[in-house]
Amino acid sequence: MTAVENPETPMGFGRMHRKEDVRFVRGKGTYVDDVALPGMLHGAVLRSPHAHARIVSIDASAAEAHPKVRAVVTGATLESLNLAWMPTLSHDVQAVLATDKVRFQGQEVAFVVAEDRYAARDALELIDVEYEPLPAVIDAKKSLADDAPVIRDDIEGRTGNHIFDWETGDKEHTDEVFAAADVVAVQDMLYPRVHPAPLETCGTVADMDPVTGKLTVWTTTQAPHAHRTLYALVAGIPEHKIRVISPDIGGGFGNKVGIYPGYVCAVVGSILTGKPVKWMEDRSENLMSTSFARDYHMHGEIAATREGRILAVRVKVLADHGAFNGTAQPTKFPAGFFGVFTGSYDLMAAHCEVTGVYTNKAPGGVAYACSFRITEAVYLVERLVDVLAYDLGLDPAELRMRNLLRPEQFPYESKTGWVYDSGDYPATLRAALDLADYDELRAQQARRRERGELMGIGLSFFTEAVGAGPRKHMDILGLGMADGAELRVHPTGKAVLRLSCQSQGQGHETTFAQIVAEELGISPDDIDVVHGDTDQTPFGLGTYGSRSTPVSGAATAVVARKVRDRAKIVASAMLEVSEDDLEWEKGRWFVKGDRQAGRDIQEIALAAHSDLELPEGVEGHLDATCVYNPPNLTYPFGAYVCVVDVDPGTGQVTVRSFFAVDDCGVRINPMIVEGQVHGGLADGVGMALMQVMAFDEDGNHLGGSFMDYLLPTSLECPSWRLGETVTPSPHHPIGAKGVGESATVGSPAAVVNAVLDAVKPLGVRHADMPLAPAAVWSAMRGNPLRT
Ligand code: PCD
Repeated sequence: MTAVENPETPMGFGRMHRKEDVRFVRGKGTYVDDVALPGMLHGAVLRSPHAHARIVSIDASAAEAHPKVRAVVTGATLESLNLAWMPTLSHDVQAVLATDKVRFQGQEVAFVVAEDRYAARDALELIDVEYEPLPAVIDAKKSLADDAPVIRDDIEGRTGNHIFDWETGDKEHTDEVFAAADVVAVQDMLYPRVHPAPLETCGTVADMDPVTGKLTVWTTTQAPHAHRTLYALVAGIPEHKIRVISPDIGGGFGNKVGIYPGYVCAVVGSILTGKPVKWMEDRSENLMSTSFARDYHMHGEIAATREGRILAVRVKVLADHGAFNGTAQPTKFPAGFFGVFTGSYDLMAAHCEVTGVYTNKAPGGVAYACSFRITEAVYLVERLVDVLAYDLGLDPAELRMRNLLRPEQFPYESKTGWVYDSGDYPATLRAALDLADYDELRAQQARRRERGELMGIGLSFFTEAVGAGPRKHMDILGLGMADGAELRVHPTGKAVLRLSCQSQGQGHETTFAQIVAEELGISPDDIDVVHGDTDQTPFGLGTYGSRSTPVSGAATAVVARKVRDRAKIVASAMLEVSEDDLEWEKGRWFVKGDRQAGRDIQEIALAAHSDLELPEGVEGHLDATCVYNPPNLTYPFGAYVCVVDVDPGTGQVTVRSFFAVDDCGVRINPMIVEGQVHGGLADGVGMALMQVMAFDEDGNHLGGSFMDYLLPTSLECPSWRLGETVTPSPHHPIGAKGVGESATVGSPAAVVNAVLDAVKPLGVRHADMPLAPAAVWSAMRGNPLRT
């Protein structure tokens, strides 16, 4: 069916409709909640109403007596299985079901397994939990006070809420540069706690076969192989007896990287009852208890000459990690890739210190559409540059242009040790300014200001570091970050590509087929991409931090080239010439100097399975495998210009237009890349203008539904205007860089800078996100809101 849907299927890179959309637009996708197994039972989680409380007792007898209830699991049940606590992605532990205390509102306390979803939920109300409420720590800034209640008294010897201190850069040199600088601009800013809020919430169907001992888990995960290994390590089930299937996923955005207590409870429920158990959380559960993002309280300083040459950046961050340290990032990087806070500029020095603390909030700290804290880093430096422009009275575009890294500086090692692979930043900024007609916008702004209108133009320039990562630098829980790919070419020349990474909606079934097509000249319509099933795919660490293209994409190109090399041997046998006499053109090997004498890849595939006599030691078939260990990250970048109008009476912001020029190296499918950018720009408008996970003093979550936690819609988004530049990655086999998160990373700063540019005539230098009308209105009156 797909073949006829794509009449103009390119033989490789190029625009092409997404193969997977044939099932999605017809409602034929299979999500975890679509899985229905014979005899399946349903689970529901009882959650804590308190942010911090001691559990005095749990009485589940009434729930157990409910006629449709098959099991009630509590912390005590799990303790007997040694499963009450599970490891987090940051070498901490997290309660699966609370035993001693609850530490955030919405924490998992008990799990009911019943014959249907409704009975399971009804039975939750029959569980009697006696709590002794404790004072809650909600403000990260107060968490380190001597008299702050200790949240993690489960950890022996712990007397406070401090988790870690981490620093990067050269403190001494940075301090020297600051001391000698003409100007220093200082700004405190908050990147508020936000949530990835994928449309599909999280869930699991667990099926432990009591006869074979094989556990099959259908689950909303971005990293099926990593989940399988963790289940094996934690539950002691042999790894080959676990199959993790991540079917169609309705958006991940980092929310589906980790393992949630509900997943573990579904597995335990299946083991206890001998039946498959489904658990699907609802929207409020997703917003209140699953991985949040950001929550960085940042103090930034930027040093420069009077003429606007940026010299150094110095930062202090207080990172609110919630009740369990569950942030997701490679082991050596407790603050993720925040080290790229030096941005896209040619600095003399940089230094940063990050302190992580516990609070009575949900754990997580995922890189929501962000390669491990790069969103925070980009926001910080791009706000600082604008604050500096404000102080110096310089145009923010001009100030950036003067300080961007120059093309001849690549590969460029930043002052915090990151090696940016390639870029032509001035060209990209110039392209964005041209696309936006920047000078004309400024002229228009001047005219409007005379009329009392508040029009703002905001810029951002970002560099990301995506594609984690080289094994020598990066692992998660001891697992290296290489990815596998396997390519089989059937006798008729149709192919199957098996990948360790996982698609959550970004179109891998199309783009990865396009990579093989580009390398082998087999149509993408003739290539199936298999992913999301540990029994069918090679090991790899999954999809996040825009790593699929940089790592699995490279693995795919390499494995296709291996197939091409095998095809060459077979072709030389077919054509009875030496391999050295053969030349490749997309789809066929031919004899040098004689284009007619050649064999196409389909003919070669058939011959590889035939009785053709092959040279000594050649096994036949074209199939190949590859494990790709990336030599470096890839560094996509971009320049964004946002135009807003602020209502002088209400502070309401309207995003009038948005111009985005992205450079992600070679584009596999420009249509998909543009879709990725559109999504990320909408994310940016959401975070900049309307989103925050707010709590009251007692730790009550104030954003547990989409009535309170707002998602941007087409009404809040302009019609995006996109441009592109292409600077290939020198170390990636096809020159591609990741792009899935670029726009989420780059856009919030552009929107915020635009709003602050609009209210600049009123003397406003900074205001914190989200710039909802009340925040803008207060800032306009000289009393910025403090979150
Ligand atoms: N591409 C192309 N070209 C280039 C690059 C790229 O074409 N140069 C494409 C590919 O192939 C794919 C896409 O595009 O399809 C993307 O990619 P990347 O960048 O590589 O990325 P990935 O890995 O694949 O993915 C991931 C991402 C992330 S990370 C996120 S957040 C988000 C994004 O992705 N998510 C999502 N996007 C998206 N989309 C959708 N639809 N959904 C979702 O969910 Mo994280 O860390 O997780 O937070």
